[in-house]
Amino acid sequence: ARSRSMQMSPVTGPGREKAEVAMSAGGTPTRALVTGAAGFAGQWLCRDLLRHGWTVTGTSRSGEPDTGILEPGERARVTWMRQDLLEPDAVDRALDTAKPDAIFHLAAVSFVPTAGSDPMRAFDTNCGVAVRLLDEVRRRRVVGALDPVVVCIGSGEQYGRHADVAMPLGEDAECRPATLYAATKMAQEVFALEAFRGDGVRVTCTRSFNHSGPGQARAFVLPGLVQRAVEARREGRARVSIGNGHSVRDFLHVEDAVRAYVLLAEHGVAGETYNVSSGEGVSVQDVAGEVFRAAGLQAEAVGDASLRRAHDVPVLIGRNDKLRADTGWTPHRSRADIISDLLHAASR
Ligand code: A2R
Repeated sequence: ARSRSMQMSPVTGPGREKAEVAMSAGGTPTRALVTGAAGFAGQWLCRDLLRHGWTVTGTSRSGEPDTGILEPGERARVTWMRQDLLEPDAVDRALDTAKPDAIFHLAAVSFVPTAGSDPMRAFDTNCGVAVRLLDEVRRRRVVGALDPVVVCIGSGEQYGRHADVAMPLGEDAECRPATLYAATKMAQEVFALEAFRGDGVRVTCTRSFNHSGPGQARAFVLPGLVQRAVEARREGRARVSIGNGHSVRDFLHVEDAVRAYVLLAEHGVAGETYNVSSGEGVSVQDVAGEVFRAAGLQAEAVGDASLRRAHDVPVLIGRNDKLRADTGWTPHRSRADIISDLLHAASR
């Protein structure tokens, strides 16, 4: 029989109740703490929260981001904390400053190969920080000082390798983490759900599939493809290298991903895990064709072994019906929008 030992959702525990962040008297949400706020998704999340009336405290190692995604006016509205969350008391200080109604925990070693090349740092950052954060929330909850909703950002990579016919994967699919990155995110989820089961901390976890948009580092699939297509167009080259053209991935616009995170804080069910995904798969080869067409480039995509990853799973597509049903989330941006936004940003 198939092992179900890593299946984390649905959980048994203190019952199925909405995490439901506290709202202000005017019905708007109040204070958010975003860890990893200066990162790619973090900045998009800060923007979304600000637009929806939240007060935002953001932490990152570098403090306020100096480039990219947030406009200066938006950056000025975030309270930035420059903090290495691996340092003792950093989590404490962040909670003391933000006094959050909701915590969006994004801080992580986010790039799969980087996590693989520094396992101890990846484990400490991707799992240890969450453990400390949840423990501190539990401590404050017990004395009635603070009871925030916590949204822990995990990864679709947690599922590992499954057959094509099993796609798209629901949250009840077995998790078979095949990389150290996926293992650290799986461990985070186990600790997070236990914080709900054991101590009633109102946690929801995500398994976020590929999400992309302006500001994402070129080491990731789509911004990398777009950048190489723009360079080929500029230099008149007719060959563009791609990684493993046969890999199939599920791409969501980062705007839709971060909207999901906010809706999970507002309407997610505590103790549950949610795929954050488009529900559609596309091969890297086909998405390269879409990029070339959108860039007006006549080019051939060529496989490039240096862009391949050792433990790449061949196909990863997630169902999103649970997220839709529990939170009312629906994606508003298409894959063509992602490509067009990335092309626009790369051509500036
Ligand atoms: O390096 P910085 O200053 O930009 O901070 C990064 C932050 N971070 C940390 N913050 C505090 N203490 C640490 N020890 C620490 N290590 C990393 O996490 C950055 O602000 C953030 C990660 O941002 P990105 O690398 O741009 O990742 P992305 O794509 O925004 O991913 C957000 C979440 C992560 O949990 C991913 O694993 C998941 O979505 O896909």
